[in-house]
Amino acid sequence: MESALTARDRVGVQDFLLLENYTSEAAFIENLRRRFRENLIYTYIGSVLVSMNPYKELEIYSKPQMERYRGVNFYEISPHIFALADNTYRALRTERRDQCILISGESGAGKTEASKKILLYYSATCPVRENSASIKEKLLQSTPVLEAFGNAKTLRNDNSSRFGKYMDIQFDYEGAPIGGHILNYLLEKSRVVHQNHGERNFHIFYQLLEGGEEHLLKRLALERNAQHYHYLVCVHLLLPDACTCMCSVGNNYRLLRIKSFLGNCVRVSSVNDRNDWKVVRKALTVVGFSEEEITELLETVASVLHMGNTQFGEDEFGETHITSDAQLKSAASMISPLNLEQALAARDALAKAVYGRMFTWLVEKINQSLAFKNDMYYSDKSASVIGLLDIYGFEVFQHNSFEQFCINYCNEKLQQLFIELTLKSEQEEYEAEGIAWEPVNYFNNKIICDLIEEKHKGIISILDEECLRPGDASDLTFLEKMEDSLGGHAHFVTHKLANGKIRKAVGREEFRLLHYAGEVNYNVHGFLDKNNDLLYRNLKKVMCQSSNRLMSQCFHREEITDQKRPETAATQFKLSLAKLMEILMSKEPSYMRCIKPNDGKQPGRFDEVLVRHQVKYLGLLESLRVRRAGFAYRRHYQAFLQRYKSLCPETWPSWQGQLSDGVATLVKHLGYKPEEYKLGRNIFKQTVPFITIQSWWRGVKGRRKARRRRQASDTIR
Ligand code: AD9
Ligand code: MG
Repeated sequence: MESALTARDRVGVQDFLLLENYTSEAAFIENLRRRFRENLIYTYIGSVLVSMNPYKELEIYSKPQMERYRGVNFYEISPHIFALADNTYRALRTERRDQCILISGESGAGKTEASKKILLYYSATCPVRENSASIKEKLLQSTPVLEAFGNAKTLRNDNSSRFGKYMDIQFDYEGAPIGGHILNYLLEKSRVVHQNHGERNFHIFYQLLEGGEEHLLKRLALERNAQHYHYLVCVHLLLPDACTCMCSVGNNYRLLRIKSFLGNCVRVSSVNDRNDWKVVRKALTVVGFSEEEITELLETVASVLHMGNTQFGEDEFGETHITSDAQLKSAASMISPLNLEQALAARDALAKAVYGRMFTWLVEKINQSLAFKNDMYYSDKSASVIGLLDIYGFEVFQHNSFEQFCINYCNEKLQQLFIELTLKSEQEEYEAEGIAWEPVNYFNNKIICDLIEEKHKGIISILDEECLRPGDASDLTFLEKMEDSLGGHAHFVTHKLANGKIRKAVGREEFRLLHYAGEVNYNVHGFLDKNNDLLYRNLKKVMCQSSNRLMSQCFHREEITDQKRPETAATQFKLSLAKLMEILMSKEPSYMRCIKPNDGKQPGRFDEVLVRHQVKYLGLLESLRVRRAGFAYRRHYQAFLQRYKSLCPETWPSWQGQLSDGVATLVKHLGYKPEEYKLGRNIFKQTVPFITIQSWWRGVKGRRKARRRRQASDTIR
C-alpha cells in the first residue's frame, strides 16, 4: 500500500477525475508537473485526453505499444494517444456512428504531431482490404506532402501549420480504411512574399534548393543558394532611400530593389531540408502524382522564386518596367502602367495567388487519389468516417496581422464548439433528464465569436464594408469604423480611452481583442488588401494561357469574364468555418487538448506560468468539475442492454419488459449501489469511475468479462 502511495505521489494520477482536491488549480498543475517529469505526457479528464509536448522523442509510439492499446478499454491501461484513437475506432465499429477527433492547443503544443500519431495507429492496426492496401500508405504519405507546402518555421514552432486541415478517414464495414478526404482552410499566403524576422517561407522552397538534384535545379534555372532569392530572405522593407542598387540600365530606368536583410534563418537546426526533400519527393509519387504533374508542380514552385527576383525600374514618366530577365516579362508587358509600389504589389499578389492556387490544386489531387472507389461490393453509404481536425493553433507575435486575426478567430470557433458540446450541453442534458445537478461556471467565448462574425455588426462585416466602399476607404478608416461601432465592447479595445486619454499599450494603428486565450494587438496595416485579395485581370489572363498545365487548371477563363465580385477572404473563411462546425457537430466528438510546457522548445522545462495560463483558457478545470459533478458513462437504454445483457441471467438472451426495468435489473445484478448510477428520463447513466477506486475496477472487470462473453457469443453466431 505504501509503495503504491509513493508511486502515486511520484507520477501523479492518470485521470484528473481521481484527484482528491479536484477544484484546486495548484493540484491540477502539480499533477501535470509530476507526470511531465516522469515523461508521462498523457493524462485524462474522463474521456478528454490532455497532452504535454515533451519536445523530445519518447519510446512510446512503437508497434508493440500500438498492439498494447488495441481493443483495450480506455481506463484499463495508461493514458495514450493510441487509446484515444482506438476508443474512437471501436466506437465507430460498435455504434456505427461517424466520429471526429478534435485536437486543440496553441501553436507548438503538439497538435500536428498528435494527428500524425493517430494516422500511424490506424494504418498499423486496422485491417486492410485486398484492393485498398495502398490507401493506408497514401493517407500516411499525404502528410509530408502537405507539410512541405503548407508548413513553415515561425517563432513559435519550427514546423508550424500555416493552413487548417480537416481529414476524413473512411472505413468499410469491416473497419478497413478505404478512402480519405481533406478539407483545407485558409493558407497563410502572405508568407510566400514576406516573413517576420526569424521565420521562414514554406518548407518546400528550402527542400527543393537543398535537396533538388543538380539537373533538376538547372532545368528550373535555380541556384542552390537560398540567399539568392528575395522571397527566402527574411525581412522585406521597401526603402527607396536605401536602394541596394541605383543605376541606369539602357534607358532612363532607375533600378530599385527591395532592401532585404540577408542571412536570416534559412537553416533551422531541427529541420533537415535535404532529407525532407527525399521524403517529400517519394511521398508525391506514393500519393499518386505522375512525373509530369510533379514537374509542373516544381516548375510552379520555381516560378514563384523567380517572380520574387523580378526587378522593376521606373522611367521618367514614373511608369514601371521589368528590367530583369524574369519569366514574368511577357506577363508584365500586359499590365497597365503602374508606379513602382503598385508594380511590386502586383508581383507579390501574383506570387501569392500562384502559390495559393497551387496548394489548392495539390489538395484536390490528393483527394482524387484518396477518393473512395465504389465497387460492386461496397457502396460509399456503407462507409463510416473518423474525422481528424488539426488546425493552426492560437498565436500571438509582437506584430499580428490579418493572418493572426483569422487563425485566432478559428481557435475561438473551436473553443466555442468544445464549450457547446461539453460544458453547456452536458449541463443542459442533466436538466433535460431530470437528474440533480450543481451548475458549474465557465467562460463562454460566444461573445468573442459574435464580436468577430456577427452579421452587419461584427469585425468581418465592417472590414467587408470598407473593402467594398469606393473612395477613401483605407486600413485606418476601417479602424475608425470599428472604434465607432465596437468601442464599448468588453472584448474590443483601441488606443483611445473612454475619458479621452490614450492607452499606451495599444498602438494608433492597432486594435486589441481580448481572446479567450489571451490579449492580442492586431495592426490594421494590410487588412483591406489581404481581405480583398485581388489580382489584376490581365495577370489572370496571362496565367490562363500558361503552358504549364497546372497553372492553366488553377486559373479559369470564367474568372476573367465573370463580373461578380468574389467573396472577401475573411468572409470565405467565415463561411468555411461555419461549414466545418456543421460537419463536426454531425459526428461524435473525442477531444485532445495539447499543452506547451515552455516557449523555448526545450525538453524537460516546465514553465508553470505558461502552463497555468493554458490550463485556464482551455477550461480544463471547468471540464474536470463538470465531469466530477456528473456521470462519466452514458448509454441509451436499448444500446446498453444490447451490449451488456449477457452479464445477467435475467436479461440474457433477451429482455421482454420495459427497457428501463431491464437496465435497472442488470445494474443491480452487477452490484452497483443506487448512488453510483442514475436513470435519466431518456438515457441511462452509469457509475462514474472516481466514486471509489474499487467500484471503478469492478466496472472495468465487468466490461472485460462482457467483452469475453461477447466474443464467445460472436463465435457461436
Ligand atoms: V501549430 O499550431 O501548427 O504552430 P502544433 O501543430 O500544435 O503547432 P506540432 O505538432 O507541430 O505543434 O509540435 C511542435 C513540435 O513539438 C514538433 O515539431 C516536435 O518537435 C515537438 N513535439 C510535439 N509533440 C511531440 C511528441 N508527442 N513527441 C515528441 C513532440 N515531440
Ligand atoms: Mg500544426
